[in-house]
Amino acid sequence: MAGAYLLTEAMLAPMTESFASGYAEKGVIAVENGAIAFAGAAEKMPDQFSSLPRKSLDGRLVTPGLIDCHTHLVYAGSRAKEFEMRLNGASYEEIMRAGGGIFSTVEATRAASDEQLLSGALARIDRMIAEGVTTVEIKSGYGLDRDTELRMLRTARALEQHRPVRVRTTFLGAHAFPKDMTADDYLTDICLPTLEEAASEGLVDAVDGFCETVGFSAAQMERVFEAAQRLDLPVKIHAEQLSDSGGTQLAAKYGALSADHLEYLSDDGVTAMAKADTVAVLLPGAFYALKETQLPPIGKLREAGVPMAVATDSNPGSAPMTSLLLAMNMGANLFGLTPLECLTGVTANAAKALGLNDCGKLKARMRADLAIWDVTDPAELSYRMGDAPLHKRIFGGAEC
Ligand code: DI6
Ligand code: FE
Repeated sequence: MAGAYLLTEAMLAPMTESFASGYAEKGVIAVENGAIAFAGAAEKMPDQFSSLPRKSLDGRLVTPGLIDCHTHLVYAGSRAKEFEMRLNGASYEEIMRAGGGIFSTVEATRAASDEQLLSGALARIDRMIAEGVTTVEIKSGYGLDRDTELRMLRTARALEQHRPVRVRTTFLGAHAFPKDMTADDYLTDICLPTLEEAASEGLVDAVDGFCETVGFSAAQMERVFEAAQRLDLPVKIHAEQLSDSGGTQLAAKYGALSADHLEYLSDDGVTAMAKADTVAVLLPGAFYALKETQLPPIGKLREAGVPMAVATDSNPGSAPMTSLLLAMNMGANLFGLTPLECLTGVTANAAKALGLNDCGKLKARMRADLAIWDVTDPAELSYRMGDAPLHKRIFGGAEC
């Protein structure tokens, strides 16, 4: 399939505003020049497309290509030892305070060559592609020095040259600060100058930070957001993951694209997100891996109309996973999201969390990034465990 063509006999999950009317069966998608020219019921298709070559999908489900809107895919090293420590009762914070956690990955990432960083990331992104992912957000944050932060971002961008996938890069220099510095000195001397340099190299799509007792305070995060604003870059935040540190309200004040994790989000945080139209990115894999018991306030987010996305948080410590489908399953089983909310969370709302308006929905003028599934019921995407019923993936109109 290439050029202009029609996919017919498809069950469509358009994920558009009018989607409430349900999945269109006997749907058709017209693809032209790498974009969707029409998606909808066969009888509504304009005549101009009827002469295009056709391929029947025999009733298969078509969704937008999946979007993993929060990952730390570029890193080196393993944290399996810490997993064993946590199984024996040590907490994530204790391990980090003792110099492990993020710091152990920083050490391994600094020591890795560019080739090693790339090959590790390729292996992980291949598993995502095999599950129908077409866009991945990737954060820096395991360098905490100029060179390694820049190398992480360049490696993330280079993935697009090696695989048919779209990458959005997020600068997460404010992930942790080196043991021999204060947080403020790290921001002044290393993090913020590196952000400026990365932005001038065109390596940054958004700016993120870890607002937490073991990370940066809200006041310190504000310094990062002010710098992002000066560079005209949108912001995101890791907030209220381990405690209520008030990062979400601050991020909302800066019009954040998303606030992520949110287990300890307060009512004021929910209200601030609704007002700013900030997406709640839910990361049930990290919740599961850390054996967290505090649930994010899903009911309140839903009631307030805060858009919810679901992502893997793929990283070597708190979410050693690459399966977005498994994150959907956990979103439903652990967080009480409906299967439709899970699917919206990895398509339309994930695009919104990245500030993208050309993907995540099946409608005219969107990129033709599609996932075709061997399922008869869309809920199967959330219901199956460790199983990827992908039939084919289409990226920019091409099957791959
Ligand atoms: N929260 C997370 O879940 C990841 N980063 C963060 O700020 C975990 C990073 C790690 O443990 O390596
Ligand atoms: Fe994260």
